[in-house]
Amino acid sequence: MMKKGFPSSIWIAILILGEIQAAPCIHLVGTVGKKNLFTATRELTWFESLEYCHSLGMSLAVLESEREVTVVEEYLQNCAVKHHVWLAATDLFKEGTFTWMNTGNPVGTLPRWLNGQPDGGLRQNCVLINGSTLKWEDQSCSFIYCRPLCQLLS
Ligand SMILES: [Ca+2]
Repeated sequence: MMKKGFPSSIWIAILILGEIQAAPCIHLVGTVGKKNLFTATRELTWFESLEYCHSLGMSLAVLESEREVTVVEEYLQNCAVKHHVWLAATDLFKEGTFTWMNTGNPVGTLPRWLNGQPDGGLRQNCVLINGSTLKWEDQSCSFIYCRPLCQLLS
């Protein structure tokens, strides 16, 4: 592969550059206390999003305060390209009871559900925030038009 006279450092530089270009594009959504929230410019299913966050040493986001919800809403509101984000909330374990995947804690009264939501029964078990309405909805976990919202605790 290496041509004679072509310094190996050039090849290494090309390889590193390739890695950088292949790296996912991560955006900081905001920081609340020790919680840093990020999103990525790629659309994934809920399960893929779980894996994706883990692959970056993070976890799918758990929102635990009004402040955290507001930070995410402000980010989505200011995005030129409207998009939805997955949260770690699910009722996969007990239909109709939404809990946070990572902690097992119930979502309680924090969610700002769209009117009539959650309404998906056994077909929709994963929770997203709609980038246009800023409201929460249950959706099929296989729905792909949604970006992961990851958290990193510092
Ligand atoms: Ca359900």
